[in-house]
Amino acid sequence: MSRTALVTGALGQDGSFLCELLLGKGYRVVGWGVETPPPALPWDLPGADFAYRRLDLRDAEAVERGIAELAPDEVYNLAALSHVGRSFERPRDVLAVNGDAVVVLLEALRRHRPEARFFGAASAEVFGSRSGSADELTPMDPVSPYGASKAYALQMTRIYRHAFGIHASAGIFFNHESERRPESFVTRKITRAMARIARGTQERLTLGNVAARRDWGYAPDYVEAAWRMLQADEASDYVVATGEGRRVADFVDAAARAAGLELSWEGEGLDTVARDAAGAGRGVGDPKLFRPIHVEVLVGDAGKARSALDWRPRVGFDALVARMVEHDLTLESAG
Ligand code: GDR
Repeated sequence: MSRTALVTGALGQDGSFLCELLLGKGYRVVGWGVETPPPALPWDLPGADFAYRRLDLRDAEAVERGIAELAPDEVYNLAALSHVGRSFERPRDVLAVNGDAVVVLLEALRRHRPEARFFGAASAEVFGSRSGSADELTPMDPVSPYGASKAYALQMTRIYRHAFGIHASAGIFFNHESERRPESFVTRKITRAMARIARGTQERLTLGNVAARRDWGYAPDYVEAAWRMLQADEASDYVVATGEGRRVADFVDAAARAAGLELSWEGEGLDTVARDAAGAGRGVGDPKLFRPIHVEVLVGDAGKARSALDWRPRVGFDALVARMVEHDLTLESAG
């Protein structure tokens, strides 16, 4: 009998990669989400057993009924309002979806399906700014409504594990990107812009804090870590990260090079400009893109995932940037 997995946020970047991974392993997969599904799903797996249902996790009754009816073996909660900057504008919605809805799901499992295994996507944002790299024992100190909502969900996941014996794990995911990232996140915004600038269809890229340092990995590697967590005998929390920190400006430089451009930087903060070889300003600061509180550095230590789950990131920084730029150059050429 094939196992049944429930994936919330199934049509998002991580949800879609995870559905693909699970379908490839022969699971029956049910995806929940709030989007209207596109006519063609991103995977092409003949005979894959996938069903999608529109369901808002804030509807506690629907979640409870859904869990009782489906009786999943594994539940992966990837649904979230995931934009850190925007979370300052709608903190209550962010707490409802990223925090309270996690408790709704855990409570539904406790009542109707306590033998199911649960994965919750936590975030590096639970830590706030760190000077060194963060691991599972690093104290939480979030500085955005998004980070606070993820800290609450992470702690509730631990409480359901210890108080009720649910096999509930959390992946403390550092930034993870791909060709499926929307342009509201800085990496995809940069790779699409560099592809357009290289093809002459965009003049310049506007940016917020380019000095921020992040630990960028490839999203399919991260959902594989989630799957490994649910195959382990014991539930736990794991940092999932590459361990390498790069500045947003480094990402811009790498993407520019991959698109055949060479940039040089002048100024600082809002006055930062990245110029091409002809002196044209291709990257410029925009005050609207700066956040009320900044997390300057986030780098993770995934030693525990390496030793306990035998997990390693397969795609490093340069390969990630090259892959995204190549994809976006192809999109531009296709018009
Ligand atoms: P982040 O990702 O907030 O780290 O959260 P994002 O790509 O939005 O920002 C990364 C860094 O780039 C700076 N920045 C900009 N960001 C955006 N979005 N747009 C810009 O124009 C821009 N210019 C500079 C930001 O200030 C920030 O420092 C991501 C999300 O996927 C979360 O859901 C996830 O939990 C964390 O990563 C780990």
